[in-house]
Amino acid sequence: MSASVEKDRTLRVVYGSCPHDCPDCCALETHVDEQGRAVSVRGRADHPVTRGWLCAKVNRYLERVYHPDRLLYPLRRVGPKGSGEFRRISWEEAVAEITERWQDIIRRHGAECILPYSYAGTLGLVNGAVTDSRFWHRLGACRLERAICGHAAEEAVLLTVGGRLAPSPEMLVHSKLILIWGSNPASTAPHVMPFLRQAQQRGACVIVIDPIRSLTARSADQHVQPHPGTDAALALSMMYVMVSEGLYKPEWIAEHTLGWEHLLERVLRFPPERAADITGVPAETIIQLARTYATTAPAMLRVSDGINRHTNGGQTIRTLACLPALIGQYGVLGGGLMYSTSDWLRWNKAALAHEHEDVCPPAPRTLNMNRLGAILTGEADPPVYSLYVYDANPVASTPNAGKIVEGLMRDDLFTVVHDLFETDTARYADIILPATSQLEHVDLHKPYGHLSLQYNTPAIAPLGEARSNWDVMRALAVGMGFQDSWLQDDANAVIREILTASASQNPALDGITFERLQAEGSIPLAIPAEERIPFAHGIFRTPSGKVEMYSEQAVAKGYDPVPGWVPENDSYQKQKEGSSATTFTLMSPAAHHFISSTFGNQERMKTKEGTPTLRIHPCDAEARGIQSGQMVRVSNERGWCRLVAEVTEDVRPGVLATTTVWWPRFSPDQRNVNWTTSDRLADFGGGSTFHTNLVTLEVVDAPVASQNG
Ligand SMILES: Nc1nc2c(c(=O)[nH]1)N[C@H]1C(S)=C(S)[C@@H](COP(=O)(O)OP(=O)(O)OC[C@H]3O[C@@H](n4cnc5c(=O)[nH]c(N)nc54)[C@H](O)[C@@H]3O)O[C@H]1N2
Ligand SMILES: Nc1nc2c(c(=O)[nH]1)N[C@H]1C(S)=C(S)[C@@H](COP(=O)(O)OP(=O)(O)OC[C@H]3O[C@@H](n4cnc5c(=O)[nH]c(N)nc54)[C@H](O)[C@@H]3O)O[C@H]1N2
Ligand code: SF4
Ligand SMILES: [Mo]
Repeated sequence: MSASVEKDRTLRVVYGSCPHDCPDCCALETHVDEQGRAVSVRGRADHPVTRGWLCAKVNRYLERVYHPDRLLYPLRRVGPKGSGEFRRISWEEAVAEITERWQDIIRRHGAECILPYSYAGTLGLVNGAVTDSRFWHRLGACRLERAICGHAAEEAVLLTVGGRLAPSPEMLVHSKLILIWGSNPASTAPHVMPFLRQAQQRGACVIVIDPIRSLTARSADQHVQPHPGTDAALALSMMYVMVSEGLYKPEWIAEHTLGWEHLLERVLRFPPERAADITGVPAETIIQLARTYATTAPAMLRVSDGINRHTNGGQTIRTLACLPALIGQYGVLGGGLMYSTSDWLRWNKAALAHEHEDVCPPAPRTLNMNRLGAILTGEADPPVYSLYVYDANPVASTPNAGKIVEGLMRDDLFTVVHDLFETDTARYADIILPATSQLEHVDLHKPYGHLSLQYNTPAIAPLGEARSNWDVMRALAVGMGFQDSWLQDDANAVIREILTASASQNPALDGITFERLQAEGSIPLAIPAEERIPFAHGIFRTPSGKVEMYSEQAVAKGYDPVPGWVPENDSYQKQKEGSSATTFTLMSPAAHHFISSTFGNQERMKTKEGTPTLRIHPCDAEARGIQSGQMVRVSNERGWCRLVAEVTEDVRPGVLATTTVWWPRFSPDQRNVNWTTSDRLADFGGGSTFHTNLVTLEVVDAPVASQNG
């Protein structure tokens, strides 16, 4: 805290929680002056993970809150779709128009033709999960499969160990080996890094496995660079070495796993020489990696969602999740699998969603958000006639975005967008609604990267006429004539209801009351120290209570029941087989200064992030006469975009990398990489496949004309 703020007794301190889609879920304190204006936002010093600092993005949160482009009033479109011509209307007019249009659609086509589209603009319980369910269930609206991020990985972890029970990052200091596999915490979960450093100072070795030399890889002890989408082959081959050299624990496997014989059969098909050919990682490196992993305990395997965005992403994560079992590292302090902490506390679903209420129509169809473009342009039958977007910016962040724009241009589609800013998606709206920032509304946050529950007290009054997601749902419920109290309760009442209903099933909530949450802001879950080691008693949450290397649940879902490697649908392997020597795998992982497209319109973040670049290996650049700074164009059957070449050994030959998500508006030709990314679904969970993306590359010197709507 700066001396000036500390001394200023007139400032009010308000506790909150960062709302963004980030595992760190920082505990905030906002300082508010006597005029009710927030003057600073800090990370709480007394929080076990936040430890007094915020990331480069949220450190500047006030630039977001008080941004001159904040939407302050509801708007109605007055020009053609996409023209960005709007005029101010009142909330009453907005709610009346929306509900009238919906009543008409329901009469003519059914409520399943109304599609709410949202993801994780905020991770708050009330403005996220409750908003995503209650009103829409009552309306009978189309369900949305929210699978854009980590669905394949989530399903893989659940099938294998039965629960997303990662250790909290503080536990990393006990690890002697930290294997960071397809995860870039230096950018995407920065509060993990001090614990990683501390572990290194205590002698731990950090190895990063990533096709790209990420920020995390730069400070690792070793960086292994496989071809994207080949990690399961790498892991199977590590297992091959561990088995053939006797560096595994057959007794632990016998006691705590199911189906080892099936997995072993696959393992034996991946000797290092074969895996080297598939992955591009030399056989000696695979052997060394296996030996290091098997003989350095405790060994933590950290994975996150980046690596799951491939057509084989589910099976990749399922294979990785078996690795700790081979050496009995589950249930060990400092060992095991660090994916997500989401399942340490599970909300009572009935209290959260009220889906069981008699007034709710039976569940209608479910559409997958990754296919939004296809849905809006003919795949959905009956068609979607109204789209209500909040907590998401699909024109920027959803795959195959060119198709989405095409769909949004439909005259018979009634689009509403609720956001803090006039995003590229909002440009195509018929009605735009202004949203509150985290400083302006109540919410409760359950992190997916640590073990404290956090209440967010509003620090300032809503700007202009901005309303929270939940308050808009309440207004729309009134507009639709829904009288139900669970659609009218305010955010605090909703939180109380869910806390009370969830307490009996969750010992982790012992002693955590609404009043304490309000007063303290952040409270560690009531999990005793010895229980904080995931699967400490060797009991897993799968049906068998074991690590399921063979899974009946996978069979029931129509998946391969045994982990394994299959080439990606559009893969480097196929590329090698000679379909084309000019195609590349284009990866688009997270940018350091954005969270998906959020923050992408803030001047300082844009400047720090630079320009939308394309990293290319010197061999590939030289062969095409490409130099750093030159404008290049990547394209495939879905679309194209232009990027500025950066020649670097950060990427492997055959692999290109850009970062996401740039606002299309601030990109060349008003289109970003998602004009090329695929809306094909992953093998598990209907997940996204952003990284399974083959493109061709050409140098363009002259500007390319805009083809954006
Ligand atoms: N600064 C910042 N922080 C964020 C976000 C952001 O956009 N920016 N996004 C937030 C969200 S929504 C999420 S889901 C998380 C994501 O958090 P992460 O999963 O850490 O982020 P990503 O950059 O998507 O992917 C991590 C790494 O996986 C690698 N990867 C991709 N495919 C493969 C593969 O086939 N094999 C291997 N070995 N590695 C692969 C990428 O090269 C990348 O370096 O971060 C959250 N935090
Ligand atoms: N090429 C490529 N694309 C990707 C990825 C990738 O790796 N590669 N990563 C993907 C991942 S991991 C994810 S999770 C998705 C995320 O995709 P989206 O969920 O669409 O996330 P954002 O693009 O950040 O859009 C979130 C929007 O919510 C708004 N918002 C924030 N708070 C609120 C609020 O309280 N109320 C309302 N109404 N709006 C609010 C923000 O202003 C922002 O415009 O992007 C994906 N896109
Ligand atoms: S985005 Fe992540 S690191 Fe940054 S303040 Fe929020 S929770 Fe913390
Ligand atoms: Mo995500």
